[in-house]
Amino acid sequence: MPSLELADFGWDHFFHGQLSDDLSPTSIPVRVINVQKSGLQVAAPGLETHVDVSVIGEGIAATVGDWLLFDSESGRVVQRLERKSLFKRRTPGSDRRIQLIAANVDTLFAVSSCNQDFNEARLERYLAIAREAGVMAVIVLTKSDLSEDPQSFVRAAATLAPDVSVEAVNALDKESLQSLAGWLGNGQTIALLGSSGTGKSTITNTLLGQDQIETQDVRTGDDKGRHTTTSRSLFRLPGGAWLLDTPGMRELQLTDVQAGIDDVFAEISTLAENCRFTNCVHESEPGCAVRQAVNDGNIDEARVGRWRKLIREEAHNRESIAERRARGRSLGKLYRTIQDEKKSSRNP
Ligand SMILES: Nc1nc2c(ncn2[C@@H]2O[C@H](COP(=O)(O)OP(=O)(O)OP(=O)(O)O)[C@@H](O)[C@H]2O)c(=O)[nH]1
Ligand SMILES: [Mg+2]
Ligand SMILES: [Zn+2]
Repeated sequence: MPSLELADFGWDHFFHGQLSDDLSPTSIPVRVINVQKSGLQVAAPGLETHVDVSVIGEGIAATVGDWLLFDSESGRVVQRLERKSLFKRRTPGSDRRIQLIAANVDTLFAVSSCNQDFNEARLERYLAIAREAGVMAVIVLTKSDLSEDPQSFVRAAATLAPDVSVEAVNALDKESLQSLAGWLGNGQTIALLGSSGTGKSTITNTLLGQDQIETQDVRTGDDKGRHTTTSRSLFRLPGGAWLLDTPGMRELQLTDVQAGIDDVFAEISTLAENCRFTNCVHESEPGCAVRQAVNDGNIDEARVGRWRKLIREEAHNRESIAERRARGRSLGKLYRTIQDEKKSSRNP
């Protein structure tokens, strides 16, 4: 990419302001465009190279979209710049690590399709992540060409968060993707998040104008066409935007997104402030303003159910395993103390 400048890679005053005055002239900013086990693929004006894990300074955890300082003399990554935004999740399974999904994203395309795969709960998850990170979110509904009534999906999606934009598209058709052009300016970074088979790679290929990424037919019955994309990569579109294709994640467990959830479910979280008890779980407590609103038909019961599920999940995930163990231990201690006290009061 010979004629590009740093700004074309998404560099701006936010990152520039982090460069120290005595920055070594051999230190250059590079952007992470792909993460592999063996290291990182980074790019900058006139440069695209693989950086082996062994030359990445200790304690520097980088994800796709990150800006790093690469010292061309020592061949080492010496610093990771502060991020404008960050998406992360708690990995499913027993290790429950925090996994970084993407950094320095300007806009999130939350992808679902105009068919039986349309999933409100999933979309609300993506929207909460975006709101928390301060990233603009657009709901992109693919396969509009296969639906008799795509507008019914658009209407449903529009109710999922205040002021969210919704676009129904045929991801195979360049003309149809024109509606997304407003978010695809030069140097902008856009991440695609959505279940497997919704068409994230198809959108990327169509916008790239070439079939660079493998896509696969989703066949009902045998799950073929699921999990076709396996890594996260940034692609530069002809118009200058950077599009991040991601694998459909089976479980996108929320963590540290309390404010994001409040924001997406604003109509419910505002109500909840009027519940009699501050620790109301909106089930059967007296004076629950949320239950009241459901009973009065003012809010959607299904949406309240999804909201409660996300709040519980988020609170659960916010604790790391270590924290949970520590809490378990101190609870154990507390119980033992109470038991001891009981015993000693019984046998003074
Ligand atoms: N007719 C039609 N087919 C689409 C549309 N979007 C995607 N498809 C098809 O849906 C299938 C799955 O699309 P992919 O782009 O591979 O889905 P993905 O979201 O990248 O899936 P993963 O990589 O597994 O996460 C492919 O056969 C696409 O051609 C659309 O808008 N209209
Ligand atoms: Mg894909
Ligand atoms: Zn309540």
